[in-house]
Parts: sequence; C-alpha cells; structure tokens
Amino acid sequence: MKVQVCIIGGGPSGLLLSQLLHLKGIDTVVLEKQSREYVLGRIRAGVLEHGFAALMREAQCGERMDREGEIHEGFFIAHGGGMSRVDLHKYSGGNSVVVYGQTELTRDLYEARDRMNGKVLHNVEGVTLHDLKSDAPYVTYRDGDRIERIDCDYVIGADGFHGVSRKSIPKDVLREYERVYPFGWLGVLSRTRPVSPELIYSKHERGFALCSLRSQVLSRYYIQVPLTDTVDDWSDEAFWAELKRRLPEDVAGRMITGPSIEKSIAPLRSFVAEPMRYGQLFLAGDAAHIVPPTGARGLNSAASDIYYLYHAMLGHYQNGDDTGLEGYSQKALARVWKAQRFSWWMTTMLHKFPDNLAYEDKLQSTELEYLLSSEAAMGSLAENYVGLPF
Ligand code: RFL
Ligand code: PHB
Repeated sequence: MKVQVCIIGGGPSGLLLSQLLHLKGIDTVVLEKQSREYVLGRIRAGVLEHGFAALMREAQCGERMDREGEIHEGFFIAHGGGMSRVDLHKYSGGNSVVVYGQTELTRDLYEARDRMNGKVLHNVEGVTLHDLKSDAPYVTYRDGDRIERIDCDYVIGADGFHGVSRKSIPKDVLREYERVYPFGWLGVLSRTRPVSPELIYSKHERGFALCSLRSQVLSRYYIQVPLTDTVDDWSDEAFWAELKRRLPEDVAGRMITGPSIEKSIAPLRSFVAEPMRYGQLFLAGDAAHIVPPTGARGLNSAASDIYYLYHAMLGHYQNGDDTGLEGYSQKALARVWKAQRFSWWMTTMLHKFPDNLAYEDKLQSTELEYLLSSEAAMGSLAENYVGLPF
C-alpha cells in the first residue's frame, strides 16, 4: 500500500488527524493495535476545551457533540467543608468547556471515517517503523503470517504512551522528562444522576476527590488512592463511602449512588519527550506527553498537536511550504509545557501528598486560599482550564 500519511494509533489523536487530512484530499491510513470495541471501552477524558470542540466541527464530527455535550461555564472547588465556584466564563473573557466523553468523541470519529471510506485497520500486530530519516519511510505490520508494507511520505506516531513510535527514535536523540506521583485515581462510572450539574474538585485531608459527569444520567467520580491499591480492594460500597467522606456534608447528603458500570485505577504521571519530530516521524498526543488528569489537559494537549500538524501538512501538500513541519516540534512543545505546568500546579494544589512536611501542607492551603481570593489568580486558572490559544 502507498499513502501520503501513515498514522499509527486509532485513538482520538490519530482519528482526528486522519479525518481532517481526508477532508483536504490528503490520503491516510490508520493502524490500530486493538479492536474498535476495545478502544471504545476505555473510559477516559470528559472535558473538552473550546478549541478542541471547534476542531471537531471542522472535521465534520461536531454534530452529536453539539447536541449531547454540555457547555460548562464554571466548576467548584470544595475545601474545608465548603465550596467555592470558579466562574470560567467570567474570568476567561466569555469562554467555556464542553463536557462530552472521549468514548463518544472517538465513536463519532470512527463513524465519520467509515462514512468517508477512510482506511482504519484494527488488530494490527508488530507495527515497525523504517527509514524514518530518509524521504521514503515505510511501516510494516503483521497480518496473520504475512508482513504488510505501507510506503508513505510521513509517519504520525499517535499511538499513546505505550506505543511503538516514540521508542523508534534513537535514545541519544530523545530526551525524556518525567515525574511520577505517589498516588493514583480510582474512577467509577455509574448510571446515576450526577451530584452536581458542574464538576466538583475536592481538596480533603483524606485525599483528593472529583465529581464529574458524562450526562445528566451518567456520573463519573474519582478518588485519590495509594499506588499499592487495586480495583479489587474497592467494593462499590467502600468507594461511595470514601467519596462521601471527602465532600462537603450537604453534597455527600444528596449523592445518589448505584452499581459501578466501570471501575479502574490510573496512576498519575507527568511526562514529555523531546523533540516531537525525528526525520519523517511526527509524534502527537499521549505518544509524546502525559499529564496527570487534574487539569483535564491530556486530550486537549493532543488536540493542539493535531491542529499544528494538520496545518503543517496542509502547508506542505497545498503550498509546498515546509515551515510548519520544520517548526512543529518547537511550536507543539511550547504549548505542551504550558499544559504540563498547569496540570502539575492543579495536582500539587489539590492532592494529599503523604510525605509532605507540615510546612509544605501550609503552603498548599495558602496557595488555594490565595487563588480563591485573587481575581488575577482566578483569571490565570480560567484561561488555562478553558485552553490557551493554539
Ligand atoms: P490514546 O487514546 O492512548 O490512543 C492511542 C492508540 O494507539 C494504539 N496503539 C497502537 N496502535 C498500533 N500499534 C501500536 N504499537 C500501538 N500502541 C498503541 C492504542 O491501542 C490506542 O488506541 O492516545 P491519544 O489518541 O493521543 O489520546 C490521548 C487521550 O486518550 C488522553 O490524553 C486523555 O484520555 C487524558 N485524559 C483527559 N484528557 C483531557 O483532556 N480531559 C480530561 O478530562 C481527561 N481525563 C484522561 C482523563 C485520562 C485518564 N486516564 C485513564 C489516563 C481521565 C483519565 C482517568
Ligand atoms: C472526567 O470526567 O473523566 C474528568 C473530568 C475532569 C478532569 C479529569 C477527568 O480534570
């Protein structure tokens, strides 16, 4: 097979780029290791910044998101038994976020690719990248006993944190920056009415908690847990009891509980790989960077990579102008690091750090008090949460 752009990974990053390029007549193929059902079974992000929503519309995939997604103009921070509202709309100059699940968004992207006869291959094994430094790179994968080969102009590594693309860059070229946090998030999805129409981020002595949602009949809740915990350690009853303990009394009192329909633990990690380009390979999304979910930035950082790559590819194929491709890594990383900073800051401010000095705990509480008392600090939080400009 010969295509212009070979995309590794059929998560939101890979599918969105494939869809955008297809609409401009640029030929792509997406190679995905898992089945479609598996990809759609992963419960992940829920909050989309407005720039991402605009990109979904540009990809002709925004219809259901606009119909079923919820516009959120603020969220709450619970602390010391009370709650403060962060008015995103007011402090970001009229912006908001869209609450729409990554699962639904990925489903919309797959359906759009199907409608346009896009090439998305599932269950591919042994994906290997070749000759990335030449102007004739190619990708091979196993299909049963056969080795298939795809020749292309460019390879996009959109295969997530555990993918093969980043690992194809020589170790002496790649620089990795990482911070692993000493806790994870236990998440529960439940077919219950959300306790609050807007998200609640809770800072509590027992650990962080988050009340999120997918719709007015589907709730998504998280609690901070030690890395040593497993899902089996947490019955539904134990989860609900602990969640309630970490929320203000009135919120806990109106919490509707029910059976979990998904329960998983995600470790928290900050990670950036530089550069995001090696020869004809371009990394995008979780393949190049990970944030702890506290700032709701992960998927949104992937979206800005895709935005830059999409425009860089258009420059190349439509105008013979490679400045976008040349500048991709630097431009993408500048925004990636801002999302890293924001996610680290939110995580540090709201979680319980078991090894903190009493002094550090005091500073942490002061950080939150300062935030809630300062219009300038609120403005900074809001502009980052709704998404910095691409
Ligand atoms: P993905 O979604 O991991 O997709 C990569 C795809 O590549 C496939 N793959 C391969 N394919 C072929 N060959 C190989 N060798 C391959 N290896 C892997 C994988 O099967 C997969 O399908 O990366 P992508 O597309 O870059 O998307 C990134 C987002 O998924 C991620 O950043 C977000 O989910 C992070 N995140 C959140 N982001 C937000 O912006 N807002 C949120 O509210 C938010 N909440 C979250 C989150 C992530 C979470 N977890 C579980 C990590 C909440 C949680 C709990
Ligand atoms: C979610 O709904 O999964 C979610 C929302 C906000 C976050 C993280 C996760 O900051």
